[in-house]
Amino acid sequence: MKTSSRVLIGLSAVFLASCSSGGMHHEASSAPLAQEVRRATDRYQDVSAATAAGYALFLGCVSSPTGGAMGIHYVNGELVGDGKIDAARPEALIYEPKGGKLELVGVEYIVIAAAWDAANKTPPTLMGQLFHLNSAPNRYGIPAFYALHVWAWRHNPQGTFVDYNPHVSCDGYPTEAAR
Ligand SMILES: [Cu+2]
Repeated sequence: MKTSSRVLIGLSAVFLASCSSGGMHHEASSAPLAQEVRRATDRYQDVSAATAAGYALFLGCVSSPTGGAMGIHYVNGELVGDGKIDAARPEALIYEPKGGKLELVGVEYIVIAAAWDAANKTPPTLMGQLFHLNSAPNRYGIPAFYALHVWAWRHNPQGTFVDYNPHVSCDGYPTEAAR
């Protein structure tokens, strides 16, 4: 293969990676944590790989009361319960239901606040990004928890680490298969 066509293929791969979502010509976030998330979760593009690795569907599709959505969380209960945060092992993988399929759009790091606070003096951060506290009771029915979303696979015009993404929708849920 000629070098020029290799370069072309490489370039189109980059283009597809940054533009495949919603047909928007937005760059995927270049924040270091977003890059780390892409490295760590590329293998979970297909949700069956996530379920094989211990992630399971948690409740329903989550929309914001004011606009945008999170999507569907596949949560690893073991990671949520370990009281720790590891950039390479997010507690939740987030998918958008679209056209009868699930598309990986981001992750959420989650740690139960009581477990974290028992071992740490300050709230959690990951590569400089501060988690925020979700108090209890909450609509997820879980104890107070610290969380950080990372929109590594779907551009969020409001910010890579914002809870809700206006470019994610729950309209496609449940998928045909789940009905
Ligand atoms: Cu979430």
